Amino acid sequence: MKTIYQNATVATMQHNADLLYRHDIVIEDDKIIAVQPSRSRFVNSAPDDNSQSIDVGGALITPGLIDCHTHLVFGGNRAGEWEERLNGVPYADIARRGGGINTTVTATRQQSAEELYRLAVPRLQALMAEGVTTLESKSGYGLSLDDERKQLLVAKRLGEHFPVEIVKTLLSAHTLPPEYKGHADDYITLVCDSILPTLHAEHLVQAVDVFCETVGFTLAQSERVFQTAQRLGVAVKGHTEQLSNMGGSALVAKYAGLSADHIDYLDEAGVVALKRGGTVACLVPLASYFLRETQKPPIDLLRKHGVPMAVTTDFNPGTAPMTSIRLAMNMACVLFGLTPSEAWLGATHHAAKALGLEKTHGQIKAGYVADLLIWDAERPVDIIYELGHNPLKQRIFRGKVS
Ligand code: DI6
Ligand code: FE
Repeated sequence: MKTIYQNATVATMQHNADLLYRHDIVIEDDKIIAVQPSRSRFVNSAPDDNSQSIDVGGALITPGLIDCHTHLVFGGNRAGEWEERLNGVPYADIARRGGGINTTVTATRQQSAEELYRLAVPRLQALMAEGVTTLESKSGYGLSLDDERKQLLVAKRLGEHFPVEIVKTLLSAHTLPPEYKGHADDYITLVCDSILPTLHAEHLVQAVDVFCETVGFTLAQSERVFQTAQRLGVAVKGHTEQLSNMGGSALVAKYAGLSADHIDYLDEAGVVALKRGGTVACLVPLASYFLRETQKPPIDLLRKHGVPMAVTTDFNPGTAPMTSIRLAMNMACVLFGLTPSEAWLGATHHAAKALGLEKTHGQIKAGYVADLLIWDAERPVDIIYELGHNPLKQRIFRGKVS
């Protein structure tokens, strides 16, 4: 079945957010097969029995948005702790009583897969309503074989039930679970010998992530996880240089990692390492905002060295409880100084690269998946400039309106 969206203004996102006016996008089944000037004499434009043509009247069409870093599946929430902090309770007090990230670990362990699914649905629907067609969902709040599996199975089920592609990433090295207190190396052994190989064999792991940080895991511990991933043929990613400059991004790049995320404290040597590793710099403006972080990622250096920049929500209950990729794109511009064109590439083409999907996702191009958004807007910048209402007219996932 062929569908031709005629007379569109197309933001292909191949190199920038420039527009092609009066173009047709030809879709066959779930793929784009051509992008061509309207009424061109090339093949595919003549309607036949097995094709339908839809004149979109000049409407703007972009690729589906890609949110390349989320912690979508977790139990409970941390609104109460946020309120306490704003009422003046020091974070150290909250952490001392086992709060913070471990609050979410406890809640995630206690809740059934059914309950975790129920909690994740409205978050997913919010992202989809803004035009997200692919997203990553990390584990990292289970921290045991069974609880990490539970999180990833929920992500898998969400991807099977909704018109969206969900990439599953294992983030078992997120924080130390309470039962391993004082025994971080032993926990990493559990990750490398049991959790990662087992869940990989169960086809639940498309990438592996680590929180390489003073409050997370050391470089040596992170590298043990990456070595195991490499042996299994699993791509790596990192939460790196979020709070300090430890060299985690360069470690990710050493393993030709997909992305180094956060990178607020990254220096020029780290930027050069990313370039060499072909690793995407993934920017997380919502976490910077929510934490009132004043250290900014080195945008000028990333530009200077030609490192592709992705933009993500990092949706999570502790540092970025916001399911809005448009807000993240807006804040990447306002807080970090990205151009709107860079923000758009960051949530399409470069986000696809951060998931290892750049040959099939994130652009409007022959051979790519037919994940398209039709907007009530003239230019991509309009969509991230004015927030609060939703200018998305139609969401097309794998060639089907959804
Ligand atoms: N970096 C963060 O800021 C979050 N995880 C991470 O690796 C925190 C997640 C949380 O607080 O639940
Ligand atoms: Fe994160």
